[in-house]
Amino acid sequence: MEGIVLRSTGSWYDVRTPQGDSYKCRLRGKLRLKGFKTTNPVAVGDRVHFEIEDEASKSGLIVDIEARRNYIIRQSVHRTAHAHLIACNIDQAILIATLAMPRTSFGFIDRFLVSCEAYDVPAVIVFNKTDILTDEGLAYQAEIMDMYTSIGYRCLDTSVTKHYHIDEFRALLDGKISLLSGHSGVGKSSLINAIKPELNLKTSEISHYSQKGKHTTTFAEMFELWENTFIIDTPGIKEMGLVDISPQELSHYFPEMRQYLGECKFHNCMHVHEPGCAVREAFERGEIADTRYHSYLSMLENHDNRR
Ligand SMILES: Nc1nc2c(ncn2[C@@H]2O[C@H](COP(=O)(O)OP(=O)(O)OP(=O)(O)O)[C@@H](O)[C@H]2O)c(=O)[nH]1
Ligand SMILES: [Mg+2]
Ligand SMILES: [Zn+2]
Repeated sequence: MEGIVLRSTGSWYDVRTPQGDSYKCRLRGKLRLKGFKTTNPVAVGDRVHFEIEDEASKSGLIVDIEARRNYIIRQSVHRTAHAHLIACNIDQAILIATLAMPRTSFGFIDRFLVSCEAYDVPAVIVFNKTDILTDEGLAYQAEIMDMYTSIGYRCLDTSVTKHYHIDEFRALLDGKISLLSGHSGVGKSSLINAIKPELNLKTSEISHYSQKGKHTTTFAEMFELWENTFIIDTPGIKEMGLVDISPQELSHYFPEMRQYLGECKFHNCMHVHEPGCAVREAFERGEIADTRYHSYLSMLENHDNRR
């Protein structure tokens, strides 16, 4: 039998067949993944082969995992040896960001985008909760969206409360497998409910005191929205750990820097304060946004601190 993993809760996996049947599967003990070390060998989105153990109780045993087209891993921020596989075989990763309640920082957005570049997964940014912004806040958000759009990232502003741009959000998902990510409380589950109320996903108000979410969603789960269209809801994340990106390759994951990379005076330029650095010059001319260049420097620095 073949199927796709919709949910993984520790030792059990919910696998759905192309015919629409669901089986609760365990993993055959011998099954090990070649190549990389993760705390979980199988994740949401994995295509697996399984044997039916008991048809009456719809239980099965996963015997093989198909090669992954791509995957998103969360590296522990503390840089332990373990990485957690969040999802596999996805068409796009959508970052749900909010300028307030809770606030998503540029650093967080940029780390997310760099990770997506490294995994070769197209990234989209959705700015939710536009209803709580002042006119000033909206103008600021429009500037940020323009900046990200100009470097090639699709952006959308939404409000679940005001049902604003929900149809556009639906169109963004059509025909794809999309992963939703972002801080706790930004409205990931609420957005999914807005386009498919029957799912009735659990949501909860953010804490008044800390202005942070309460980690309502506790494990990643994939839902079929309509034919050929799937969405993965995930638990809120605090930090986006960067996986195995060397300082030398970091600039390649900033699309707006790529065009300058061959023009630096030194071929091993890190674009910090080397003379004749084309990236730094572009930044000084205003062709690279301040926030983006600062995110770049901060990622470089964090990398050094971890050694
Ligand atoms: N004002 C406003 N509130 C919203 C909007 N979208 C969601 N919320 C509220 O934000 C709170 C958090 O929403 P959730 O959908 O639970 O957030 P989440 O991203 O799924 O959070 P975790 O599951 O903890 O990661 C809820 O009280 C929602 O009603 C919006 O567009 N505007
Ligand atoms: Mg949620
Ligand atoms: Zn340079």
